[in-house]
Formats: sequence, C-alpha cells, structure tokens
Amino acid sequence: MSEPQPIHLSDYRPPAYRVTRTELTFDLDPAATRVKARLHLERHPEREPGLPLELDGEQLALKAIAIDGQPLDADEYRLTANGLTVHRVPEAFLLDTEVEIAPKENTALEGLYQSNGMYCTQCEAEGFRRITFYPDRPDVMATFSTTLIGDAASLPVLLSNGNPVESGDLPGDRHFVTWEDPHPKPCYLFALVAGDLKRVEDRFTTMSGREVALQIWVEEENLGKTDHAMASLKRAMAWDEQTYGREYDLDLFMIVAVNDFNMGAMENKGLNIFNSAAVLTHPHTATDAAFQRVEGIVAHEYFHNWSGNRVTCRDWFQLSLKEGFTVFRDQCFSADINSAPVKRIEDVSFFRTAQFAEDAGPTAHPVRPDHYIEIGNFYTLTIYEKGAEIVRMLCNLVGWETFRRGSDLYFERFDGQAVTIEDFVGCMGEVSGQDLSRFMLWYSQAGTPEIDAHGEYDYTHCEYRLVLRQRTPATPDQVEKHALHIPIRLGLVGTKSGRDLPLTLDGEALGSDAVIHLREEEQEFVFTDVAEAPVPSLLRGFSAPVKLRFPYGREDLAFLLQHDSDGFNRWDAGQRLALLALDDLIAAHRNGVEKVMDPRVVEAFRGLLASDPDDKAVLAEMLTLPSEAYIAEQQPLVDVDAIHAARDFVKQSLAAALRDDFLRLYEANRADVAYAPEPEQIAARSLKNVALSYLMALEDEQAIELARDQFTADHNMTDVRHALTLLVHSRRDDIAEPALKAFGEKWAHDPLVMDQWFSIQVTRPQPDVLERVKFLMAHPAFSLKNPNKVRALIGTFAGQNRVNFHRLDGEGYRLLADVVIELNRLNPEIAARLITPLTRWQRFDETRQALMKGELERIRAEELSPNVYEVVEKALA
Ligand code: 0A1
Ligand code: ZN
Repeated sequence: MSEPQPIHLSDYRPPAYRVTRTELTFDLDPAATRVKARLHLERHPEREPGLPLELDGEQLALKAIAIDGQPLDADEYRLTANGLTVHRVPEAFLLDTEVEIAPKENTALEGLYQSNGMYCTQCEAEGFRRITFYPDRPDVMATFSTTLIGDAASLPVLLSNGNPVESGDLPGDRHFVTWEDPHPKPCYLFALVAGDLKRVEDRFTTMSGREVALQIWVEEENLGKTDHAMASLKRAMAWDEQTYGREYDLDLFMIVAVNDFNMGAMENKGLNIFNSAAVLTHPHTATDAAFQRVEGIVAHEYFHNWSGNRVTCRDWFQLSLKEGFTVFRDQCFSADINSAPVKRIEDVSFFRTAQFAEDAGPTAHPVRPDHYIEIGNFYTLTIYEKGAEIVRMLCNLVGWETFRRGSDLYFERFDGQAVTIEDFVGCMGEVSGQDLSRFMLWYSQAGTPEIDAHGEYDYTHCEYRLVLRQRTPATPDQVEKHALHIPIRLGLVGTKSGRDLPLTLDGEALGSDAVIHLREEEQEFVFTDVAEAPVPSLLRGFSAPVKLRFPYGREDLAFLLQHDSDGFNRWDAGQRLALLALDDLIAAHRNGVEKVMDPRVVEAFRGLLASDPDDKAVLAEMLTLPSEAYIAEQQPLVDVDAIHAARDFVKQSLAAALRDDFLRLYEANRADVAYAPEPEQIAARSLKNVALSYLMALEDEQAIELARDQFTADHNMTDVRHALTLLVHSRRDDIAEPALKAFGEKWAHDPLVMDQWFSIQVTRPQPDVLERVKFLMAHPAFSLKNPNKVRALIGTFAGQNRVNFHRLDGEGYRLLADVVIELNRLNPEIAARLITPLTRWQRFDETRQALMKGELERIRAEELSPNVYEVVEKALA
C-alpha cells in the first residue's frame, strides 16, 4: 500500500466549482441503499475557467452519471478509490449521479450506517463522501432538499435537516418524507435518521417571539430519560439569547439518541445526533457527573448553530475556530448555571492532566495545525480545550463587553460564510483597537509554555520584585519557539493581614487583583508601595494555559490555601502542597525508605474539614488529592507503582488522622431528599462521597458498612456507583463480588449502565484485573463494534488503571495493541484514539519503553488505516 500523504494548510485554494443547491433522494435498504444526487454547480469566480470537476467519493458504487440530463460516456470521467473526476464541464450545470451503498456493512460509523436497526449519519469531518460524490469540504455551502424513502412499518420516522415539506405513501408498503433546509450549509452538517423512534416534544419561544418546536427522538424504552436534556436545551437557548444575542433560526430543533456513535454528539443543522450516553439520563441510571455532562454537550451542540453552522470553517485546519469558541461558550454556560469555581477547577484539572500530556507527547500539534494526514485524528484536546483557553484569554484581554461586540461583528459580517481564525481574531482586534497579531502565535505554536517565576520583597523600599521567564519546549516539527503574549492574573497576599494588597506597577494603581502581561522571554515587574511582605498568588483562575513554577515553601502554600481571595488558587495551593508531600513519598517508596506523612498536609486538611464552607462543591474539590495521572505529569520519569503507593499512603494517613472529621462530614451531608441534579444537592453528594472514599481507605467494619448501606439503599446512581466502586476496589471480595453481580443482573438490559459496570471493574487496583478485562470482552453485553463499550472497558483500563496497564510483563500493552489491530479494520477513528496511552512511552523506564514500542511496532506491521498509520508513525518517529 502506498503511504498516506499529508495535506498542508499552505496549499489551500478555493474549490474550482461550488454547489449552490443539493437535492438528494435516499431509497433506504441495509445492503443496497440507493442515493440519487442532483447538484447545482457553477465555476468559482476566483478560479480559472476550464478546470476539471473533482468530487470526493469513497466506497460508492456508481450506477449513473449525467450532466444537464446527458448521460456521460466512460471516457468523459475517471473513477478512483477516492473520487470522481469529470474532465470537461460547462461554467454552470446540473450533475446527476446515482450510487449504491451498504449501511449495514459500515462499522466505521462514518457516512450512513445502522445502529440498532435505525439508520443514521455522521458526516463531520469527511463522512459525506461515503454517501455520494461531492466536493466534501466545508467551504462549499449549499441549500439542501432531502427525500427519504423507506419501509413504512420498520421505518415510520424519516428525519433530515430543516423542515418537512412533503410526505406520502408509496407502492410496496413504502413511504417518503421530503425535508428542505433553507440555510446554506457545508455537507459535513448534513444528517438523516430513519427508524422506529418515539419523540418527546416541547416548545421554546425565541426573543423575537417565534415559536420553535423542540423534539428529542429515542427508542421507546428510553422515553423516560429525556427530561434533563430537554430542560438543558431550553436553558441553553435562553442563555445564548441573553449572553450572545443569538436566536434560533428554524421552526424545528431535533435531537436524536443513537447507541453507536464515535464521539459525544454532532451539531447537524436542525437535527443534532447524540451518542445516547450524552443525552439520556435518569436518577437511577446516570450519575451527577453524567447529568452535568449531558447539560454541557446539549448546550455545546446547540451553540454550534451559530458558532459553526451559520458561520463555519473555511477548511479543517480552522477546526478550532468553531470548536475552541463553542467549548468556551459551553464552559461559560455551565459555570453560570452551576458552581462557577468548581466548573473552572474541573476544567483546568482535566486540561492540565490530559492536554499538557498531549502537548508533551509525539502527537503534539498547534491549535491550528499546518498539516495532517487524517483530520479525524485532530478532534483533540488541543483543538478543543486549548482552543477554548485561547478564546478565554482573548475575552479577558479585551474585556467581556468588547468581546461581545466582537462576537456580534463576527456573526454579522460572516453570516453564511466559511471563514478562518484570522477573521475571528480580526473582529476582536477591530472592536478593541488592540493589535492582536502577536497573540496569533498561540494558534500556530505547539507545546505548553513553561514559566519560571521568582520574587523578592525589599523591606527597605517596600517593593516586591517579580521576575518571570518563559520557555516553550520543542515539539515534533517545531524546534524553535518564540516568546508568547501571556496574561498573568495575580495578587499579592500580605503575610500579616492575610489580605490582597493594593498593586502599583510603574506608578499605576491596578487594584488588588490585576493582570500583568509577559511578552518577552524574561521580564521583571516591580510592585511599589507594598506595605508588608507578600506571598504572590499567580496565574489566578488559570489565566493562561501554561505551567508556572514558583519556589513556594510549604508554609506559603498552607497560607495561600487559607487566605487567597481567589477560590481557584486556594484550591491550587492545596494541590501544590499535596504534590510536594507526594514527591517525598514517591522518593521514599523508590528508595525503600519508610514513608512519613507530612504533618502540614494533615493540618491543612484538618483546617478545611473544620471550616464552614460557603461552597460545598469547592470544598469537595479541595479535599480531593491530585489524580495519579496528574501526579505523573509532574514527574520527570513516571514510576506508576511509586505514585500509586504514595497516593494511597496519603489517603490512608489522612483518613487515619481525621477519621472522626470525615465521619462527621459524611453524616452531615446525607440528606435524604428526592434526587434532583441541582447544584446544592450535587455539592452535598460529592462532599459525602469524598468523605466515604477516605473512610474506605481504612477498610474498617464501619466504613464497609456505610458503603454497603449506601449501595443497597439504591437512592440514586451517583451514590450507588460510588459505593459500588469503593467496594469493588477494596480488598473485601466477599462483599464486592455479590454487589457487582447484583448490579450487573439488575441492569443487564441497560447499555449505558452496563458501560459503568465495565468501567468500575476494570479500574480495580488488584492484579487480577487484566484477566477480568479479557473475560469481560467475551461478555454478551460487550461488543467491539460499539464505541461506548470499547471506551468503557478497554479505554478505561488503559487510561485509568495505571498500575495494571503498565504491568512489567507487558501484558497490558499487548492487550491494547491486540484490540487496536482488530479495530483498525472495524473502526479506524476509534482505533487511532485508543492508541494514545502507548504513544506516551517516552515518559517511562527503559523496560516499559521497550515493551510499549514493541507493541507499536507490532501494530505498524499491519495493513493500516490512515488514522492508525498517522498516530503510530508519529509515536515511533
Ligand atoms: N463537531 C462535534 C464533534 C464530532 C466530530 C466528529 C464526529 O464524527 C467523526 C462526531 C462529532 C462536536 O464538537 O460536538
Ligand atoms: Zn463542537
């Protein structure tokens, strides 16, 4: 096979021909669906006359082709594995094609496929080319008319984008519906759904008084699980009107839940298709975290209607234009309706663990990549989350009101167009009058900037001198790095008063919480009139996506944990303090020395437990130790066993020293109220469950009893799952096994709960877990063809069970590679994502490095999809 070749941003040209209107007819059949396409084409005004017409197409059997009604002879066009070229075409013309495709054979879940017997589509990024011959690129925007023909009994519901305009019966017990979408769109936003679905309906009146019908379509057994998604949708619609002035633009908005889906959800115009895990909830089947995830994803997809659909991307290098902005929007939405500090803590915590790791690994890339082999590999944390951090910095740089004016200008100026990241940032520059050209470096430079900071207080002159030095480590393909513009929000907390001190910089009074701008490699900031010696509180709210090192002493951190006025940095001080203690314990474990718990951490926790929290959700976060993955991120070389042992030791030491406090906390937050996924209840539940985790670290009779009672009380999935996890992860198999069995039998009919059942078992720290993973792969509820199952069982094992995945005999790696090799044929997109843990081999000891590389090489020896090829090549480069 020839090696797949990269495509480059610098090669961008407008398409030779554009499509103004697309008329599709689908005659649905599992093995032989017929797709007729009529495309209204015209030469692009910026391209020269006489160019051939090039259309993308994969796995299509061409049955007919005609231009302006004239069938083409075989020598008038050329078919390849990737598309169709018509050598000579007029300036403006109609192209008719008919192709045959086989949805039931489609295990890649791109294009038209079947899930539980229903038909659905996934066209982003390049799935439409598996449906019909088309210029499958986002800068070709057309209005669509779609007619669906199907069996009336088995496919009573036929959905597509826009509004239904015609329907009727056809001979042979078939029927049809025609949909018309008046908004020009790129083909990646096309969708169809056909099946035996039921709907839940509601309404929303927009700010200009238009009535919109809202529908959520599900299989009958899921009818009771849509309330939360519907409520979230209505909130998101109202929020986008109030916050961004954006109104919905069709009379109908539909969401469909499907079981087999590669990602979370998809923003197809007027017809969002969701992974059932991202839309269905019920107090007995979904945890608080799942409820919040659904709320966030429903909002995210809805917000795309403007940031993505009305204004879309010129090419896929601009993916973060829609994703970074939309993630920023959904983060702000969730922060507004929940605990804002906790939302930020959760997002940053995840970001620093997972995106930093991506940035430090062989697949690191800029937020706007300049080349790729397979765009499906670029739906990454860098494009999404780092992209959102950049938009957040922009918003903070120009201020919310100016940002909003920039957003209005962007939507107004580029409505109906496919544009670039420059267009977006340009609007912000225009309304703010700021020169943001330097800021653009954030989009093109990969890697996480590292800032080394130190400070000194001058008692005689009452000055505080802060020196910041930035450096971005080299990343693949990008050795040379430049200084970025890094906004650093900070305060100086007086050691005597415990208060934020007024900040004066270069004679200018900045208030007590301010942003300074690091633009050079090294810069000194001298704050004057600083009345007392301060501890600096730096990078408040994580004001830039960087690593910041400051030589804090443990007393400094304990002080900030108590006094910092910024809730985020108070939490971060606690994390930093725990990390320092963990460092010592990791070293002790490696050296075979007895582990001794740092009393300052115990005292800090005692203080937290004695405090009367104004935000229980923040307290729960503060009592949570950094994850093994985050601890690993801080180590020069990852020692999974030492990290696991050290963290366990801290947990047990805290539990032993503060057992009564944790018990009290548990009891105090045990309210027996009817479940609601609302912030106050969620906060109390997380506090209670954090307390239970510490108590279970001791595994004494009382703790086991509490966990068992919480499990059997069966009050809601958050409590049940947490208790079950603690039992299954304990050494008490006599209790764990019956609980696991009972849970598995009770929920055997519910795929989303079975996903949780899989995940709970494969995160067990006990060494028997690898056998269990293999055993569960043969379980009737497991299927390699279902991405949720693969993620729940294999992804969770490899990503979260660090001690067992990294077993020294290499069996964890081997298992993952075996699955990747099989999935490479079935579902390349999922296969490529699943490899991630193996690509991080540089971070481990030599023995593990060799084992991991050995498995990557074993994968490379296969006949690979472009997706897997690209990841493996980078990992072994
Ligand atoms: N645009 C979607 C993400 C998405 C991307 C690709 C997909 O299939 C391969 C599906 C969804 C979003 O940001 O939600
Ligand atoms: Zn998105």
